Amino acid sequence: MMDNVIKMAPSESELSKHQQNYAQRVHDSDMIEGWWWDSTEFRPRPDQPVEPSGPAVPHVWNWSTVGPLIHESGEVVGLGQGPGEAERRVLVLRNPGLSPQYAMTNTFFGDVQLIEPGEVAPSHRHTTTAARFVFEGMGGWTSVEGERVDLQPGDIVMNPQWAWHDHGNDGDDNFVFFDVLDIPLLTHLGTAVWDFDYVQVTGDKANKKQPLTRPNNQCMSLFDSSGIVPRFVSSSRTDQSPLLGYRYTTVRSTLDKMRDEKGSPNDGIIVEFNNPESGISIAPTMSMCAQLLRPGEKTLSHRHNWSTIYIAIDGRGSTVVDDTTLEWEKNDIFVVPSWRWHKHSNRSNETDAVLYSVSDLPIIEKIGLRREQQQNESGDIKDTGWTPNCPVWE
Ligand code: 1HN
Repeated sequence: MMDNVIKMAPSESELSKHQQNYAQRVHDSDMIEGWWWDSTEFRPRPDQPVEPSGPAVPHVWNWSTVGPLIHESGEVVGLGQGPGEAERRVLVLRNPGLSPQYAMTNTFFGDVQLIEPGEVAPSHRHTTTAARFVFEGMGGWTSVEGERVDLQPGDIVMNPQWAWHDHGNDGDDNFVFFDVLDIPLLTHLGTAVWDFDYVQVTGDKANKKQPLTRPNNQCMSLFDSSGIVPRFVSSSRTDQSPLLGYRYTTVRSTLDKMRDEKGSPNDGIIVEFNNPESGISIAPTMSMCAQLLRPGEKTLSHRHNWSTIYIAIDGRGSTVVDDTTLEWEKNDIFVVPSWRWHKHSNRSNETDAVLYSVSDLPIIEKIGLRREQQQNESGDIKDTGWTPNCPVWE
């Protein structure tokens, strides 16, 4: 953005002596002229786009590349807080349009993480929210604030804001999962903070693993019956979902129950993971969905001003984002930046395709600026306009 603003000034030789002298004094005073020097007619400035825009690009990270590299990371770096060790052994996914930032979208960071058999990633906490998607490993677990959630491929686990958490692997095979965190957003807001000092909880420098204070997987027995919630427990934190984990088997059977419905023209059979107590998004900054694309299903294009990270969980398909076609299959990760036309297709005529996705929609809704456009079969466009939060189609 800053580069664009600076380009608004032409080369110095095109300016009069007075203009040059004036511009210099403005720059020396920590300001920049907010006009085009060479303007002959009205033209929006680069910092005033007439369409939503940004530098993030559509991109896919294929598991055929990521998988071998993350497994190999165990040979090059240990897990822990000592020499040659990392607190978290992660490969950070960088959107080529946002590099060198550690960012997949304007608002979200993502990484793939490895925990080898017997390892524990030490407890810490942060103000950022994390959503985690399990790719591999039968013995992986995450503990959050004294409750352990056991994880298998396709499962999801949430990490609410400022909750102590550690991850471990009691299995015989590598535990590999994908993390999404709202780091770029919170960093921009000046409110991303980490706490690595778990000694204050255990009182023991050598013990970075959380003592468990609740039965393993308890949140799922309490809260994963859709619309039926216990009245004998109350959550201490009403802004965070009490349900930390989701089993892939539950997600699949939910999608299967709906498979004969028409579904969404843009997303097939799509479901959102909500806070079971409040019914709102799973986290203040994140909306998470699962979608089933039935064999051969092709969706219609739409675009909206929230950005989405997708994780392919089953099957194979392609997503066309403006002029770019992203081909995906199991464990591939891809990004659809905000305000890009996109449509999905299941490339198989026999098998289902399932995508998980995480978006920053709740943030956009909170500021009252949700906007979406949909294209129908004949190419006509339906638009919500800039009304405060759709769906109010114009
Ligand atoms: C984090 O807490 C985890 O807990 C993984 O597994 C990656 C990247 C940046 C900041 C915090 C984790 C992270 C992270």
